[in-house]
Amino acid sequence: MDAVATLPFDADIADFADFARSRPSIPERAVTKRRRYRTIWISDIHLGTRGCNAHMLIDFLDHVDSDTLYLVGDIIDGWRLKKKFYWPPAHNDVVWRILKRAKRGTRIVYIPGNHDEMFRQFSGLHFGGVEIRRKAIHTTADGRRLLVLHGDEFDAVMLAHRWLAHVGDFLYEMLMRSNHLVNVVRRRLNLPYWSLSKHAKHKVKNAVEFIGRFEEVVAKAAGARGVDGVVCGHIHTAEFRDIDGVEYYNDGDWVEGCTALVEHFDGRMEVLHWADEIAARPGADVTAIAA
Ligand SMILES: [Mn+2]
Repeated sequence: MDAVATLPFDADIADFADFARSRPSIPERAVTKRRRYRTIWISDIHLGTRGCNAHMLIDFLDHVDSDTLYLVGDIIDGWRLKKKFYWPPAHNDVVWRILKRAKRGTRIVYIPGNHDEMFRQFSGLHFGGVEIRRKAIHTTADGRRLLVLHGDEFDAVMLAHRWLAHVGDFLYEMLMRSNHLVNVVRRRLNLPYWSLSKHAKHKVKNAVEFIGRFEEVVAKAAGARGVDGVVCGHIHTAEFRDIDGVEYYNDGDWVEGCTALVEHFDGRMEVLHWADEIAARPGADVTAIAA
């Protein structure tokens, strides 16, 4: 049976501040010993769906900290929640941890994506210490200017026909379900977490072409706006490459890739692959966490 908790904005919680003072179902670990970064970017968490790897993200949030945290869209999947309500306690715990960080002084910038576009109407406002923005300019420690946006802004350019987006969404959903099944089996066999689309994307020619084109379109648009680079999400493919002199960064997702983009205090950028980090821990049991 699925334990379904209440949404953080339900009537029994008076406001965001009260929610951040409440206790998460999975207790926080290592508040003082976290690895610190200047900036962290995460996106495509898809809270409210079965695909969301909330346990992996909770582990990530309990091991790292930053001066600034960007939530680069598709944090809550409003599309899916509207169709079918799904909100286990671990999803509440993710929201709790984000609000707790805001309370402890992390600057949090939330840039809604297409799956949480209902929050875009609040752009320019602050909620519980979280700034909601349509896009942002991030200046790195060494003075590079990076445009931060979700990335669905380019869907119209990417696809000549709108219906293709829905077909793509359906196929992706099928792929995610297979990924979930593969990992249920792998867990039973005591094998570590494995990302199907990470492998599929690099084998399927069309997917590779699509991703490559998306990256070029986004980098070109950023270059035209006179910034040094761009950080986005949306296509669930973490990447870090130079495209005609424009730095293109994608922070990936927490559905199956489980990646984050970080900026070190000297401005150096890095993509963190969290399943690999967990697997590298002494005595790690990655199968326990990828539930
Ligand atoms: Mn998206």
